[in-house]
Amino acid sequence: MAHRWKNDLTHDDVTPYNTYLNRRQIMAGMAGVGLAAMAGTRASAMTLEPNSYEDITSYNNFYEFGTGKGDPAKHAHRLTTDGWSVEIDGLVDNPGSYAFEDIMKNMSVEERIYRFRCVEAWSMVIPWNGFELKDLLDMAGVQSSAKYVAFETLYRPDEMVGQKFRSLDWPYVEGLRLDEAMNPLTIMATGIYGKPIPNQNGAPLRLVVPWKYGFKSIKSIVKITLTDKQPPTSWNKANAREYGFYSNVNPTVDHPRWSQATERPIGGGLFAKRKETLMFNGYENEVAGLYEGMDLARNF
Ligand SMILES: Nc1nc2c(c(=O)[nH]1)N[C@H]1C(S)=C(S)[C@@H](COP(=O)(O)O)O[C@H]1N2
Ligand SMILES: [Mo]
Repeated sequence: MAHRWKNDLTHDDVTPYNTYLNRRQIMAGMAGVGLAAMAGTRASAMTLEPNSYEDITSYNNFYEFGTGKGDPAKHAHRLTTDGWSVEIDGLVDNPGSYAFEDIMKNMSVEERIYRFRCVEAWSMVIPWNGFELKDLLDMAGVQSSAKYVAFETLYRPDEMVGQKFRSLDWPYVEGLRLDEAMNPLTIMATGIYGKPIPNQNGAPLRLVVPWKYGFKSIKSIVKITLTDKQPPTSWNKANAREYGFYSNVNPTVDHPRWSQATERPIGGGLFAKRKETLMFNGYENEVAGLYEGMDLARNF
């Protein structure tokens, strides 16, 4: 399948999992002086370097397993993902139940390193493996009357222990405008660091929309519906004043309870410093055109 998308990080910025492990072992044995020297020589690359596998899989938001950042890693092992399928319906030519294995046979999976920015003002850099959502939607045959894509997470309280509480209105739902969904940056992630995506990160497949706040990236998807109406979204339903439909990363529009101008990189340890948040999370060149003429303070 043709690649419509170009990574903005060079291969030198990518740390393969094994190299990463080796380097951690080396760094753990190094004195502070060596560490500082290393940070100095690769200063720019360091800031875009992927977070550790441990950080990415232990500091999570996945309310189906609890509201604490450590809850998903603790409880998500109870989720069974075999026999997974995704129902695709609504305004499509080929509605039906798509088995996860069949989807994977038809998609070209590649690695993409994306900045990730949570609405709570923390951030990570994550090496995803995934395919473009557009390719899946093309498979389903989107009809010309479709304007939005609605997504739904699994509802299975026996395995998703957080669903026994009304922390959100289950199942978790999200939505994108069709042009956002078709953008080549928008992917369905199926892996991290070249391994199948861990349950706490949204196994077996979850959305990733890198220019939007993290909550748009809905996990463990079981249903995709093409529609002509703007779909409801979980966080907007929970608090419409604080969470809008668009949720584009925007340092100039504050959350009602905190500033969005800066972010706290996870895992920086000793060198952790707040960073300036970039418009559209740094993907402005790619996506600003989608919102031309829109007031982004009103359409937040
Ligand atoms: N189904 C579902 N998807 C979800 C969430 C959730 O609670 N349930 N949390 C969202 C939020 S708020 C964030 S920040 C990201 C976190 O993704 P990560 O844990 O892989 O970093 O997942 C998003 N997707
Ligand atoms: Mo989030």
